[in-house]
Amino acid sequence: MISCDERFALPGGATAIVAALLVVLPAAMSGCDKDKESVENDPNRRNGAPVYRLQLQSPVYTIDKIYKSMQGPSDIERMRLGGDSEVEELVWMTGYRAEVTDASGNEPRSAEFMCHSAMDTRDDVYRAKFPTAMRLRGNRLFSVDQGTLENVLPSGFGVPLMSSSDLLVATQVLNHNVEADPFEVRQRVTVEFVRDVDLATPLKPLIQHGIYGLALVDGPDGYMGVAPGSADEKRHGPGCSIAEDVGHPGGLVLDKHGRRFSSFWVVPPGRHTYHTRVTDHLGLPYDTTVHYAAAHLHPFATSLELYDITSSRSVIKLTATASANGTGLAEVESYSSADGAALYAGHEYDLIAEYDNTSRVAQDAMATMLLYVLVRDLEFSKPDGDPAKESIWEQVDAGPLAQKLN
Ligand SMILES: [Cu+2]
Repeated sequence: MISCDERFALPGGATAIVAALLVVLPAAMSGCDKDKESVENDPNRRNGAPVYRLQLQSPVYTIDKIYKSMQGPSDIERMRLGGDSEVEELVWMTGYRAEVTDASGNEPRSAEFMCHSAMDTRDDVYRAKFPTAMRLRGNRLFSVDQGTLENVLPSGFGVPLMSSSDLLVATQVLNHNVEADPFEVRQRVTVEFVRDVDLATPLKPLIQHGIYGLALVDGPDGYMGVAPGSADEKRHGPGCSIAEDVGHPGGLVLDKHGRRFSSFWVVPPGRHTYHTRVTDHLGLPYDTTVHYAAAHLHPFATSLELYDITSSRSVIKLTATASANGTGLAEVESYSSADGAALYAGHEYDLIAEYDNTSRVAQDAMATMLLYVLVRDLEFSKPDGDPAKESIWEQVDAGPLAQKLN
């Protein structure tokens, strides 16, 4: 979904924003006499700081027929971690998850109806607050889907954010299998973060710097960004294979040499491997490390791999498992590591998606890898004032805060 959404511009005004319920759940304090290991494993603490959780519910969606990936009911809600508060506070986002529920929001429903849930902010506004040469990709902070219902960053790491930042949460549902009377579902989205003021030492900053797979629709060869005739397979990898575009608006990508690529393409029956040279898209300003990665894939995908062509080395390979019943993905691996996997600014990279279409008809494909890379050049000043005295969230210790967003 991310590549379709890469071209999804944040609206300048609040258009199509549906009222949503925002609930602040204060995390329980852990006892100070706990041993170190249990404190590190406590989901309510991060590096010694209490974890705060904000929940948002999508509108209620009616499923009345089969909806393939990216075709079901969807909406976008606007939110701020700090709500209407004028106080700007530095927080570190550490996790994001989404669940499918019934219309009441209380009873869980099958994850097979999950298409995706994604949280975006404006890259240019973000950069003004957190200047770095490493760009936030596609305005995207987090994204989960049917096979990956949560993004949880490794301990010690976080995505810095100002509590006043405008955030957009896009949710979409689908239905590959169930032909029944119309029924209702919705999504419950949870964002986890810690307050900088609660941390004895700051977290290490990560930024979402993802990449996506492409198939060549037409053009001289499949090497995105390389002048026709000058590609060298040894250096640039195999290049993109030819495939038909699904026809989703915004799914087409052009390069400066007149090639047309699709980020949402048709997979005929059988096994297929799709290579994409992602060196330019990755556009690393310096050597760094990846500490968390997740894949967005469609049904019949079997794996997604980031491969370092220059050093003939697999950087990260995530495997997808098909649902036992019907069409869908039961699980897609994610990668999480405090040590991280190395990325080099001068190297060439290939993104390799494998699909095994075991159905008898053509299916659709996407192949996006979210990459959370270490920001090594971040310099920013913390907001003025004393957030410890003017906390936005402490007021909710007595109970959940319900707040209407417009
Ligand atoms: Cu998709």
